[in-house]
Amino acid sequence: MQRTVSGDVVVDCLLGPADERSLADDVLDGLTRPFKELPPKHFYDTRGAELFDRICELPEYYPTRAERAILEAHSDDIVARTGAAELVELGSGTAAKTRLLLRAMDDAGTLRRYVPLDVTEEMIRRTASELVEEHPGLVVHGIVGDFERHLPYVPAPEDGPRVVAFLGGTVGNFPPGTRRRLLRAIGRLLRPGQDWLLLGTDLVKDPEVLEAAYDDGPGITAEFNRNLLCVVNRELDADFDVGAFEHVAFFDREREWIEMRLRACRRMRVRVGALGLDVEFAPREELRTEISAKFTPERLAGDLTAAGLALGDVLTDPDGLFALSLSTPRRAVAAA
Ligand code: SAH
Ligand code: AVI
Repeated sequence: MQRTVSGDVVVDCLLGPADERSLADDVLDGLTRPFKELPPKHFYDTRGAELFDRICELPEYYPTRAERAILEAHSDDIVARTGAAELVELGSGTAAKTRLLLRAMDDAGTLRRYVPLDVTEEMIRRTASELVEEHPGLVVHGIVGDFERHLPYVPAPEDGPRVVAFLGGTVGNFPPGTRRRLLRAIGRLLRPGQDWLLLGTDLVKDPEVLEAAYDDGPGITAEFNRNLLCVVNRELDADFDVGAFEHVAFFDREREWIEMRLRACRRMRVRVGALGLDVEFAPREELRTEISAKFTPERLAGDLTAAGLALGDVLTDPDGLFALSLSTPRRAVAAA
């Protein structure tokens, strides 16, 4: 781990050469399967993060607006209910919506420390320096890491209640078993009777609305999806013909999740130089790049219960598109 300290900002960097390995392992495993697949965490290089920001501004992509509306209406209540002194945020990105919570904590006089964790170092550093400017006295302890592996590096809680925020519906980017294991690991950051999980989940709705959100008119989501191949080309010396892959997004009505795929327009052989690997694509063969699970109240309660958490308040936007929930550990969570 590499630590840098500057004034009220501490940044721990847990990603290094071993993490190029993590992409290499995922590519080796995912592209040699009968049904090809890559995990979505590799979307977020600098360009991917910029494209995600543009997605959030699209009229079709309602989750960001809906979650923001909930935070605008309820941040004060959330702070009053939890007494939050410390905010830990997983997959913090630009922390755009988080600022509403930090402002409410500051107004309530409870704000002490913000701990953002994200794979994108640039965003952690930029956000940290902006926030200490905006909130004199705030300590930001950023972690450049992978929340699937690095939760044990989140610093021990200080005095006062901790809220762990997992916003944007990112928890839906994991299949059910992994999602529950991740929630259980998050639960270990929480002290029973004191700390809270604030979880953003997108809700099941009209498939047309859902599919439009992941297949927008200007094609920004398509560009975001194809950018994954640019990441593999750059990081692993691969030769994907990126333009020869078509963006596919559909709502799987049985599993109630959006699936994003990339479809090969023709037969292709792709060389992944760093792995000495050749990958064959048949014409129209698809590579799954993301799932984005949508929630019912039952799915939300089931996942949280399975993770050892008790669901408390559930807040929604006026159109009932998105939910923000508060939950607490039911008991000391045993090691998985
Ligand atoms: N929370 C923000 C950003 C959501 S986009 C919002 O609600 O708008 C998802 C974010 O999670 C990105 O910033 C991405 O870099 C980060 N991310 C994805 N997988 C991750 C992982 N395994 N570990 C840490 N961060 C991850
Ligand atoms: C980060 N995550 C919650 C987004 C989602 O909606 O699943 C990522 C995304 N993929 C396409 N558009 C946005």
